[in-house]
Amino acid sequence: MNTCIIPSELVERLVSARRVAVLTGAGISAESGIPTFRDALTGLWAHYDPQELATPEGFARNPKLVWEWYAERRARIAGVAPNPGHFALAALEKHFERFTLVTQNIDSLHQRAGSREVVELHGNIARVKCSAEEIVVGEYAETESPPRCRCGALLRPDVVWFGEMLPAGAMARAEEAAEHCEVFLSIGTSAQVYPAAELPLRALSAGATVVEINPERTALSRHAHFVLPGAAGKVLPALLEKLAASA
Ligand code: BV8
Repeated sequence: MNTCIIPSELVERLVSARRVAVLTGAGISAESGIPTFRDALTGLWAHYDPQELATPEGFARNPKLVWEWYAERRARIAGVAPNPGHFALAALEKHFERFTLVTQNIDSLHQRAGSREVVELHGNIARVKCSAEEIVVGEYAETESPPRCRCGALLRPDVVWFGEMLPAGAMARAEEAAEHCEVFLSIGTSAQVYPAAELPLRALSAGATVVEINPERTALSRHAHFVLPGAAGKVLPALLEKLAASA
C-alpha cells in the first residue's frame, strides 16, 4: 500500500485537466541508480566540477577526459532500468488529452518506460555528433579517444553543454506545453539550470496549477501550489493510483 499523501484538491484538478506538462530532472533517474547531476562525479571524476566537464571549453581543453566521462556515464546508463516513477509517468499519459513530458535528462529512461511524447531539452548521451559539422554520426571506429569524424574533427556526445543553446524546436515545444497546460508537474529537478527552470514559472504565469515532486525543497518550491515531499518512485505511483480511482 502506497502511503504517500496526495491532496484531494490536486486529484480534482488532475481529473478536470485536459492538458498536462511535465519537466523532469536527474532526480527521477536516481532510483534507477544513476547519480544526480550534482553528485554524478564518482571516483576519477571526484575532483572535477561537472560544470567544467559539460562545456565546450572543457572539451576543447581535455577532449579525452570529457569523452571518457561520458563513456563511463553511458556504460552506467546501459546497465540500469526505468523505475516506478518513469513507468507511472508513462501510464499517466492516457488520462489526458495532451501530455507533454519535457526532460533535462539524457538517459532515454522515459522512452524505455513507454512514454511517447518526450521532449529532450539537453540531448541524449546515446547519440554522438561531429564537433565541427554538428551532424549525428551513427557509425564510428573508436581507434582513439575521442574518435574522429570522417571529416577529421573530433566526435562528441550529442548533448547540450553549459553555454550552448538548446535545440530550438525542443525549447519551443516545451514552452508551448508549459503555456497551454492546466497542470504542470516539476519532478526531480533542483530548478537551477536555465532555460529549463523557466518552464514551471511560465506555466504559473499562464495560470496552471504547478506541482513539485522532490524530497528536498528547491528554488521552485515557494512558487508551487502543491509540494509533494517525496521520491518520484513513490509519489508518482500514488498519484496514478488516486487518479485512476477518481476517473
Ligand atoms: C543556455 C546535459 C544560452 C549535459 C546539462 C546565470 C543565471 C542564469 C543562467 C545562467 C547563468 N550563467 C549561465 C547561465 C546559463 C546556464 C545555467 O543555467 N547555469 C546555471 C548553473 C546557473 N545554462 C546554460 O548554459 C544552458 N544554455 O542558457 O544557452 C546561453 C549561452 C551562454 C550564456 C548564457 C546563456 C544549457 C544548460 C544545459 C546544460 N546541460 N545536461 C550532461 O548531462 O552532461 S545540465 C544538467 O544539470 C542536467 O541536464 C540538468 O538540466 C541540470 C540540473 O540538474 P537536475 O536535473 O536538476 O539535477 P540536480 O542534480 O541539480 O538535482 C536533482 C534533484 O533531484 C534534486 O533537487 C534532488 O533533491 C532531487 N531528487 C533526488 N532524488 C530524487 C529526487 N527527486 C525525486 N525523486 C528522487 N528519488
